[in-house]
Amino acid sequence: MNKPAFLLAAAVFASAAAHAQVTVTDPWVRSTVAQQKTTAAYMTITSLQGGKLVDASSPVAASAEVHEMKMEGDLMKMRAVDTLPLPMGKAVELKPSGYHMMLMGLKAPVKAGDVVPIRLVIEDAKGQRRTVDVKAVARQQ
Ligand SMILES: [Cu+2]
Repeated sequence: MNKPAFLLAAAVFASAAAHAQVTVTDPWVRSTVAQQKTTAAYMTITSLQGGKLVDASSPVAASAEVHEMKMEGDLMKMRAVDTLPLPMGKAVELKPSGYHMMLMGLKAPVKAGDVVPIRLVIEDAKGQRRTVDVKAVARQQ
């Protein structure tokens, strides 16, 4: 009896470990006013194995891009980055004034309290891609 029970436990552990490779905490989206076509999403992403965020999408927007804020002289500018590096075990923050995710081509205004689904595509060090689904709550900040 012991051996099958042990094997089952090992299998459960392996699948739990695979899912825990990437954790996303405190995802939120800035709520919008009428006619506004873009907004930003913020979250903290930690990859235990290391990897990179290579793509993102949301049903509320035509596209999602990761942007970086940078000082150029006296001006804060933002530009799109193709991938966002996720160093092993390090919490990478998408936040106002840093890296952030732009949701562009909004199909409707995002109201405070709305739950916005966002799908992240994360590539690990071996080049394997997996999707991580996030539910970001809209806040007025
Ligand atoms: Cu931006």
